[in-house]
Amino acid sequence: MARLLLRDFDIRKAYLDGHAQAQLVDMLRPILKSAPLFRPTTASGKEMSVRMTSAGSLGWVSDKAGYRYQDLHPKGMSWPAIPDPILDIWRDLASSERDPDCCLINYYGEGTRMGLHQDKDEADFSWPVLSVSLGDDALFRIGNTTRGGKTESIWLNSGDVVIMGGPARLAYHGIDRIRFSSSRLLPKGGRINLTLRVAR
Ligand code: MD6
Ligand code: FE
Repeated sequence: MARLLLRDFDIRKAYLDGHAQAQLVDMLRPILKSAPLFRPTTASGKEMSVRMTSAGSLGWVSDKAGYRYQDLHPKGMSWPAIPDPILDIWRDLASSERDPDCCLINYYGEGTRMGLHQDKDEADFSWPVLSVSLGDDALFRIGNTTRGGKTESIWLNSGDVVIMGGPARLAYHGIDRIRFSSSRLLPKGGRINLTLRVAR
């Protein structure tokens, strides 16, 4: 496992081996059954290209009313619990003091992207956000804590974990594109990104 620092983003290449990646995908199947992926709209009314759902006591949602964490899926059901093997990644790399209350699950199909954004809907920015990449390669772009300026990009591969804490916590970041079908982890291709957060 190689460790890389890019603008204070702490990147653990190949943190999960192939077996651990496949195990996580298996644990996500029942979650996606009970809390189906939905396509959020931004506050300005545009549909996002990624589809999302959550696990944990809180889930992140977005619609015309804005971005927020809430305790129910848009269809009204509770969010499923975060599986232990996912919590173990957080406990190992982020904190053994407190577990995250949200695991946001993003699915990137062919041609999807995620514009540059800050993660700032959480109550306390002293907690890091931790992200896990599964499936197809993704070009991750890192910017600054304000809009604009120079950016740097790095390819994230299946099994990589990124910890965004400290000075990086409020940095702009996004996914320019994925290399569809570059991985065989997900039978139908695409990429799953898990982000673990302390929301409240
Ligand atoms: C992604 N990730 O990797 C998008 N956010 O698909 C994020 O937006 C992200 O990787 C907060 C912290 C780490 C991340
Ligand atoms: Fe983010």
